[in-house]
Amino acid sequence: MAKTDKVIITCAVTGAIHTPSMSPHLPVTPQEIAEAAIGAAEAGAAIVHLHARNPETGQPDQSPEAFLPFLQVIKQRSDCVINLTTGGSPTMLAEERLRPAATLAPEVASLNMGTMNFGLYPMLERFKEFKHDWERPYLEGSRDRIFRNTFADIETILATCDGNGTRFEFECYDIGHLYTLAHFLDRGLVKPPLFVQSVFGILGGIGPHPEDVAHMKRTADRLFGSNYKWSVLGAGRNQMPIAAMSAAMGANVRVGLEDSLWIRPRQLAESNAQQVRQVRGIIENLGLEIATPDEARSMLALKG
Ligand code: KMH
Ligand code: ZN
Repeated sequence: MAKTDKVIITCAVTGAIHTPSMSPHLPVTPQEIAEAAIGAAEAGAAIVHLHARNPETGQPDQSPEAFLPFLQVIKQRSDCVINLTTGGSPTMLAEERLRPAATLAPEVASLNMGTMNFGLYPMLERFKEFKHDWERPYLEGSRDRIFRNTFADIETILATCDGNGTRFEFECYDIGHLYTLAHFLDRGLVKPPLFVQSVFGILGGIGPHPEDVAHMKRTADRLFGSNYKWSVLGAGRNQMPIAAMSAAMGANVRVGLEDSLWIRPRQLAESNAQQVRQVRGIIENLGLEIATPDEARSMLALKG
């Protein structure tokens, strides 16, 4: 049997889905984001996927200046791979979203592979009290909001960031997004090995059923063969079950408070590192090894 690749853990430390009132543990300030990322790396994450927020309100902030203070600290204290979002938040357009990656030239940037509905409003069922004025309308507004990622948007982000040697975490929320990625591969606009991040359980995307996970893998195997590295994330309560089943199928995994606030049913995670430790335990108990940052660099052909 062929030797299995080590497993890359990505930790997405704050994102733009959850809002500060949902958890006291969601990193918001540059100091909190830096500490969370460094803690996640120390716990075993090879890659940290980063968004920035306004330190007072916690609102997503996609200005490059908002990223600089925590990037400096993380780079001083960790050799983890830095992955900057170009997704920003679903309220932002591509020109605004690409600025941090375009100007700061990270090793990896996320790239969302299709326009979609992105339903945050079901969180209003669980979370009722909000400290900041922006939170409720942000969640409520997702009933009638489009997360825009047209072919032209994708090409713009590719052209702008690719010139810096940045490679991509291709966010695929549905089967069609794999076909869009295959289209860009056919045109030579993206290069293998593709780092495909399959996202399960977002309202508007593919669900979290094991059949969905199997179908995503089968389709990616058929379209990309050995030209891709598969990574998986499950949203909310699906996080650890999806990670466990996918790691057993050979996937790399992504955890972090961007994707889920929870460590187990009805219990908030106290930190990103806690989720990394939990998924690392799952991976190691399957008899697999986690990748170091340098091993991830080599597996994904990053510029280093
Ligand atoms: N929020 C995740 C489901 C991005 O930042 O580009 C996907 C994500 C998007 O991380
Ligand atoms: Zn993100």
